[in-house]
Parts: sequence; C-alpha cells; structure tokens
Amino acid sequence: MTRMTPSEAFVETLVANGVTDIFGIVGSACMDALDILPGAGIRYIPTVHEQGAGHMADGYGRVSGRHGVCIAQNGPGVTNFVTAIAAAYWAHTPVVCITPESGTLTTGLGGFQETNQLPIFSEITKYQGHVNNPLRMAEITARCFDRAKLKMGPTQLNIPRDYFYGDGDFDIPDPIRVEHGPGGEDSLDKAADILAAAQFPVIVSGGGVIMSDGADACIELAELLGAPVVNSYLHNDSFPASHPLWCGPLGYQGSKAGMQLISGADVVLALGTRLGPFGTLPQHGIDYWPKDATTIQVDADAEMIGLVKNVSVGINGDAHAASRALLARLRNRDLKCHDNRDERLSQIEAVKAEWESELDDWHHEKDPYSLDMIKEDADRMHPRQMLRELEKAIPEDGIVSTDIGNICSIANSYLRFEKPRSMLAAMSFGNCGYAFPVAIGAKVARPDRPAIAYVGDGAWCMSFGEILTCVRENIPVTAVVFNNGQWGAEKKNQVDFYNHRFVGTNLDNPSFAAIAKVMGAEGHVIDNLSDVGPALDEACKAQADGKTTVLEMMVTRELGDPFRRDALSMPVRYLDKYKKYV
Ligand SMILES: Cc1ncc(C[n+]2csc(CCOP(=O)(O)OP(=O)(O)O)c2C)c(N)n1
Ligand SMILES: [Mg+2]
Repeated sequence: MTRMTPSEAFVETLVANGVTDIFGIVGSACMDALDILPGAGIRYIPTVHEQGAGHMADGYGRVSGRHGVCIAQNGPGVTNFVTAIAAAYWAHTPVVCITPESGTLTTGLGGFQETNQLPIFSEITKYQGHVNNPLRMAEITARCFDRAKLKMGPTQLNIPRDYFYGDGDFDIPDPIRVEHGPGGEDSLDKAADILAAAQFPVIVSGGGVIMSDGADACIELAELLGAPVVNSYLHNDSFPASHPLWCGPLGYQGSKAGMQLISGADVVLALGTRLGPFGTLPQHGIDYWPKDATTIQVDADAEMIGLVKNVSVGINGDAHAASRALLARLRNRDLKCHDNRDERLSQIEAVKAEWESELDDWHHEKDPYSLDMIKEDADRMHPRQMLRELEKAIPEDGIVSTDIGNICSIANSYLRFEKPRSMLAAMSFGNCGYAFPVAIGAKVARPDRPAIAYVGDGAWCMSFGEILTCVRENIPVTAVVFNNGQWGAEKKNQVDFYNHRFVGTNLDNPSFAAIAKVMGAEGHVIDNLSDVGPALDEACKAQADGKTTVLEMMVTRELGDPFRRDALSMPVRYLDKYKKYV
C-alpha cells in the first residue's frame, strides 16, 4: 500500500496497463489527473470533437490490439462519446471510455453538466465500472482495463469528479489477462471428425482471427485442408490476398468468387466470426449461404454461437488457439478432402480469375440512373475505376479505414491486404463519419505504417474537423474523399423506391482540397484516373514528412447496388394529397 491521491492512483493504474496515449477534450472534471499525465509518460491528444476522440481510441485499439483510451468532460463531453463507443462495441475493440461525472455532493440536484451517465452507455459497453468511493479508484480502473480485454469490447469507467481529490493508501493491481483457450475437447474432436470427412470444406476467416493474432494458424489449417478461405464481411485483412486459397470477402459488394465457392461447400468452418446477418445477405443476385452444409462455428464469445446461422458444432474458443487445436487433431489423419484437392485448387483459380476479369471490365454502373449521371458528369471519374487505381497504389503495409456510403461499400471488392490489422471498416454500427478519426487513432498506434481513410463527401463533412488534430498534433494521415455531390447510398434508395424524388440527398460542396489547405494540410483535386495512383503514393510517402493530405476525388453520381434492398418496400399512399408520391 502506498499513500497517494486518487488522481495518482488512477494514473498509476493506467501506467500499469501500458497506456501511453489518451484521446479527449479537456474539461475541469479531470484536470487534476490530466495535470500529471506527462509525468506518467502518457501523451494526451486533444481532439476537435469527443466523437473523434472515441473513434481514435477505437482505431488505436483495433490496429494495436492494445487498449484505446478516451476521456471527456462530464455531461456534454461524455454524451458526445456515445456514437463512437457504439461503433467500438460492434467492432469488438478494447476501448476504455473514461467518463468523469458530476460531483457527488450535487448529484440529483440538476446542477451543471449533469446527466445519469451509466444508463446511456449500458447497451454499448461490455462492462461499466463506477467508482463509488475514492479509495476504490485503482481497483475499479484496473477492472475496466481487464474486462475490456476479457470481453473484447469497450468498457466505461465512471468517476464522480470530486473523487479525484483526497488521499488514501492504494495498491495498484497487476493487470489480469485471461486466455480464452481453444474450446472444449469434445467439440474440437467432433469438429475434427467432420473436417476429416469433408469433401469441399470452406473456411470463413473472421475478425476473431485478427483479434487473436491467428492468421498464421488459419493459413496452416487452410493449407492442410486445401480449403478455400473467404473473409467475413469487412474483415478483408483476415487472410492474405496473395495466397492461392484466398477467395475474397463475403457480404455487400464482396467477391463473387468467394460466394460461388462457399455455395458449394459441404462443410463450413466459421473461424472467429459471429456470421452477422448483414454480412451474409445475398449479393450479386447470388444467395450463396450453403444452407445444407455442416457448419462448425468458433467464437470466443459463447453467446454468438448459433445465434444467426444454424451450426452443427459450436466451439467456444479463441480462433487462434482453436485453429492450433484442430491442426493438432487433423495433421496425421487421412483427410477425405485430399482426394479432390487438385481439382478444388484449379476450381479456385478459375473462379477467381473470372471474378478479377469481371472487375477489370466493370468500369461503371449500367442502370438507367447511373447512365444518365455519367452523361452529365462526363468530366469526372467512374468510382469503380478510381477504386481499382487506389487498390493498386495502397502500400503493402498500409492501413485503410472505410466509412459508410455507396463508394466506400463498393470499395469492398477492391480492398486486399497481406497483413491483419490493416482494414478498419465501420462495422455493424455503420455510422457515417467513422473512417477519418479511426485512421488518425491507428496512426498514433502505428506511426510507422501509412494510414489511409476512404470517406464519402457527406461523411467527410461530419468528420473533417479532425484535420486540425492531425495538424496540431503532427499525426500525418491521408484522407481520400469521394466527391460525388450527394449522400449517395441513401439517394440510391430514392432512385430504386421513390421515383427519383431526392429529398435531402443532394450536396452542394465547397472545395475540400482548399479547406484542407486552409486548415494546414495538403489538398489535391484529382479528376484524372491516371493521377489517382501517383497521388495516393505521394500522399502516403508524405506521411513520413509529417504531412496530412486530403485527396479530393471528383467522381460521377453513378451509384452501385444498394445496401439493403431487403429493408425497403415500394411506397403506399392513402391520402389524396400524397397520391403522387408513389
Ligand atoms: C451518422 C449517420 N447518419 C446517417 C447515416 C445514413 N447514411 C448511410 S450511407 C449515407 C450516405 C453517405 O454519403 P457519402 O458519405 O457522401 O458517401 P456516398 O454514399 O455518396 O458514397 C447516409 C446518410 C449513417 N449511416 N450514419
Ligand atoms: Mg457522396
């Protein structure tokens, strides 16, 4: 036990958990602890908006596997975190969201910046620690860090602001890191039997493979089985794209090759994926999920097993450890899938080649609305062609975050990675404004890697304020902004369902390149396909010189397939005054 103030106990617990960076906006609530962060060797990174700080903590955590940490002023600073923490929840990121709260002597009196902060985060955190006595500061702080790792998601550390003051005798707890382990012996044995008898096994490599640092084990397993590997939706970095067994991502705007191959599977090994409903919807007109296949699902969160898809065997284990356990069981066994291995490998090669050539020839969208827009925007680039050029220019160790929008979604077909922790998409929470701050956080964690954000112009306007964070704090990143003058993804619904009545979807844009320059970054307007690759290359290299660059891509208003045709229906109007709105 050592005599110290609760502020010191709090900061010492951060140090014990390896915290070196915290994102936030200052406020009187945590000034006392903030004051000593430099003495603890912790960098405090002030952001433009608390949502940015929360997303940065998310990007930081996703790319490093370490905790991302954010802190804000009680009340409005804390409520500004909500969207970012919800996004981190669905990205399974170990973010510790520190929420100082109004002082205990006025709680309930409706004083300044008071709101009940625990219920607000109750559905978007894996654990909520409330410091109910200043002497428990270290204990509860430590628990928030432990639980964020254990439960693979954000936790909230709620601290009444007066509890930073005073003194007491504190023990700083050692971090508790619990291995998830490979899963139950019986389920692993059953899974091994099923895989040994499979004729056409397919592996779905999910986020759990990335989070468990299990990519190598997944590759070994795929090679042993000669099994095609598809990435689960938006986890394109869960298997190296140059590997002959890689078949690309499932889900919205994913790989037709992957979809065709999995549709023929008799056994699916879902490795580290909850098989989320959106990620397995039919695409490209292919209802590819093999309903009659025997499915083995591995997930570190037992509650995810069998939740969305029927499974024959559920393994509650870490994707990495489970892969190793399956390898140990399968290595010296006769495997049925070896009989037709060569045939399968040629099939994979052929199906992939067909999809690549389709992508090469798919220059633009061909629906009537898109064709009209292409005529009107004749001096602009086609999004698909631009995305192909970007794909070729992404540096091998590049990190790409993607936003929510029509063009960002189409990018799914053109994002391939060699290493895990390279693709940071806005996951199931799907909020516009995600990608840019996430790339900034990723860059703080990995300054050695180029960080690139793909963002639509609508989403960009929600997030470009954080250019100032890049400039002020010398965090160089590259933003690729798709300027199509519209909230395209939503406009697509108005094209398909609302007879081209464009309510609230047209955007009159200023020059984003000019804004970037005024804010102290570099800005370039790109309207020629041949400039796309060199511009990205130069911008990534400029990160080494501390420069943040905004590449404003001038693209046509054409629109790819919508997010979810399944979720809308044709309008029905009963009242005369609305009869024409059909
Ligand atoms: C915070 C938030 N608000 C609204 C939406 C609904 N939404 C989904 S996609 C989209 C349009 C995105 O437009 P833009 O960023 O310009 O990209 P584009 O679709 O044009 O490529 C909107 C508004 C959302 N996902 N998140
Ligand atoms: Mg747009």
